Amino acid sequence: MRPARSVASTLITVAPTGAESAKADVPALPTTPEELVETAVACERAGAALIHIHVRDREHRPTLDPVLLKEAVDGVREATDLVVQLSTGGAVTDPLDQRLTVLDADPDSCSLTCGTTNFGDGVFLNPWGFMVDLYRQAQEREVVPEFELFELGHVHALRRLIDECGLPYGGRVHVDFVTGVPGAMPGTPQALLAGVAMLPPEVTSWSATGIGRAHLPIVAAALSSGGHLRVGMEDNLMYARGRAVVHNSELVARAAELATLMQRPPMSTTEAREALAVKDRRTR
Ligand code: KMH
Ligand code: ZN
Repeated sequence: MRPARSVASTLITVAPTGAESAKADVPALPTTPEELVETAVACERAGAALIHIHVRDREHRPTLDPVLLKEAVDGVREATDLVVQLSTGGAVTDPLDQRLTVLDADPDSCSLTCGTTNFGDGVFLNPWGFMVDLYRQAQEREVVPEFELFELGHVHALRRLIDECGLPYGGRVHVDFVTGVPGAMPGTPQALLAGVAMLPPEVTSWSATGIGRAHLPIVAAALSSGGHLRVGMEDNLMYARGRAVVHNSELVARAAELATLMQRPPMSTTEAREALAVKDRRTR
């Protein structure tokens, strides 16, 4: 990793929906195609440069339906310049073979979790063979993976993946620490910085998110340590104590403000595309 002082701006990723919260419980969650596109536009305006997408069906349930995935990718791509990243993690109940088909929707980027992890009461399965298959398919299709690290052991698995499969399409290695999932790496600056210290030298950028109440401490720790930020209702439904998030864009706007105060203003979408070396699939 390059030293923290060389990081002049902040990549802000928004993860607006996730697979865990129910629309009935959280009406502000963007679950329809129209809500997703509206959210993407508002979050780009607020300072986001990358969107991490989980798709819902017409009943607001998590889905990997290829038609709905393609509709989401095309809709966001037509309306914004955001880097479009599809989740390959889906929901903990999604079968591995179906999770591989996400790449058929031709995203700019895809998540790639570097190992199995506890996930609340469930288990988020990412066996080695699945990781290798997903990585090789992403390389072939020129899709840039974002390596999701829920555990310190995942950092070591990333080392093994790069050794066995080489660098991603574009040659940049961007990772995201997902901290504070119950049963996985805690959402503390100490755990985050232990992970950062273990990153292989091939890593060119890292971001972090803290689930729930870990959100703000992890934002502060990442900003002060040269990291980038992921925010959004996939990870955090509360804006402040006793005050729910009403729109993803307010989480992005607060992250942008904090980043600017820290003299590391939000990256533009153009800068993010260069930093991650994504292939330009825009048609407009
Ligand atoms: N929903 C979680 C089981 C990813 O998007 O790749 C997995 C997840 C990670 O959210
Ligand atoms: Zn996700």
